[in-house]
Amino acid sequence: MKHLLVVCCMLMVLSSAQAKQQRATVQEPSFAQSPDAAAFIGEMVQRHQFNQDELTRLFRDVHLKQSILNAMDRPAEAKPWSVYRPLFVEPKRIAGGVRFWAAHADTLARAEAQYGVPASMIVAIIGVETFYGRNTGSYRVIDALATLAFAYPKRAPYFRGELEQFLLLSRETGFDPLTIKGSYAGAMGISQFMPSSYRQYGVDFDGDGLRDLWDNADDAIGSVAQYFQGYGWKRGAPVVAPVQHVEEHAQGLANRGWSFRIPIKDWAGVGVGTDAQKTDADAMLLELAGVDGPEYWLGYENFYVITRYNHSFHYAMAAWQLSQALEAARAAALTGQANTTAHVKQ
Ligand SMILES: [Ca+2]
Repeated sequence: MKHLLVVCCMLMVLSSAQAKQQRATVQEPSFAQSPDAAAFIGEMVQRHQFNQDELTRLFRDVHLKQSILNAMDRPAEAKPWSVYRPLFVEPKRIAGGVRFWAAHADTLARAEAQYGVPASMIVAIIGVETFYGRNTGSYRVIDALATLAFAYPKRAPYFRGELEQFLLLSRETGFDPLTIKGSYAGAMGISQFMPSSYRQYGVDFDGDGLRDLWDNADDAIGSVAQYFQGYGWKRGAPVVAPVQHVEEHAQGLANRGWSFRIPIKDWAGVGVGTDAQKTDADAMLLELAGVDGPEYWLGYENFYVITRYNHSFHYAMAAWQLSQALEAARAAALTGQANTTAHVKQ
């Protein structure tokens, strides 16, 4: 009886292991046999003189990840503003940001001076993206990009382009493309740059000869600042203005995107009241689902620039508000420090 039990248990363990293996094979096939991958490899050979056999071998180890396809269809940004905001504008992320700012104050000041992007904005982006470098993603970037390039038709051309950029980046920097980790969408490192952004806006900001956005906070800081500058961030210009009231007929003008913008001085004429200075600066109307109902804001061009990092208005507003919370918290911390020093001196 005892033996029978052991045999039964062994069989169960075996069949469960087999089932697991089968599931893995069924759910995560490699791209070795994929005609799309083969066509892509052909393009890489023709366009960029990659070695066909090497790329074919590489793609035998690249896998379709169902979990990535699932994640694409439920992004955090789809949550209502009232739920999304407290995920990012919250005490732990503010405290972490104050520490990150203090640890990299000189680099941040240098980036602000050179690119015109406030230190608080750079810290906030890194805070929202990876909690200051702590969560940089656990998917293999090549699995993510190939899965989205070859099995996510909605955005296949974009991700195919990023896969191309990733292989070029691997060749330029000499890293093994199979070892690089990132988000489920293939964003990499402390600043979560897509490969094309890495190649275009990555900066060696500490001058050690490498553009390292994985382990080097200085490089990440410079790169975020250059990215913002590249997309048109205007030094010292406003980002958002609160709206005091919106007439009912004007509500439909919200959330139409940056192409639907008018000078801030003209918004009053269409029923949108703001205390902001009446200038010629363009702004778009934003509506967010706040805790107490709809919230309205006017977003200037600098707000639009934040959406170049992530197209969601929720993302951009959370990053902006985190930057403001960080400025206040850092000022309070510095005042506290000054008081403590004064106290010690006495
Ligand atoms: Ca560097």
